[in-house]
Amino acid sequence: MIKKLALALGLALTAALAPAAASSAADSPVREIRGHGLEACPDRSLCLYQDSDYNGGHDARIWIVTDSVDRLSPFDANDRASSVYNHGFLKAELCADAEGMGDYVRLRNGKKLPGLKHVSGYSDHQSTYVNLNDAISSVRLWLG
Ligand SMILES: [Ca+2]
Repeated sequence: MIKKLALALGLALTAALAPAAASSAADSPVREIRGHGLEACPDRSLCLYQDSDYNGGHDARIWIVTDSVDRLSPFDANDRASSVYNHGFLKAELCADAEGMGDYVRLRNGKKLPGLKHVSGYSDHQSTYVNLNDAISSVRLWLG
């Protein structure tokens, strides 16, 4: 009984020390801050703002995305963005559904959109106007 317990503890300790536990907060593809304005968006980031006009003149949620994400829901960012800024990626695609599906809009480096209700994007890969306000569910990013 004691031997079994010691073995279990040993395994638990090994698991805790394994390098697989490298998914620290610093490695997360999405982190959240509060703020407003384009200057709140760090270099090499795609910023999703909770409100239009980059949260206007008041502090609100900003999700800083630094890698492609198939689902924004684990970050409590699903269907929430109302304005966006691509600050450093060669290309970004913001998609209405998970895993890069659904209507989407493409932003080249430096491109910003103060509103997402009526933006030039793609539906079924046809160029058209799409409504992505409070709809973005996944993000695809390309480095330069
Ligand atoms: Ca959505």
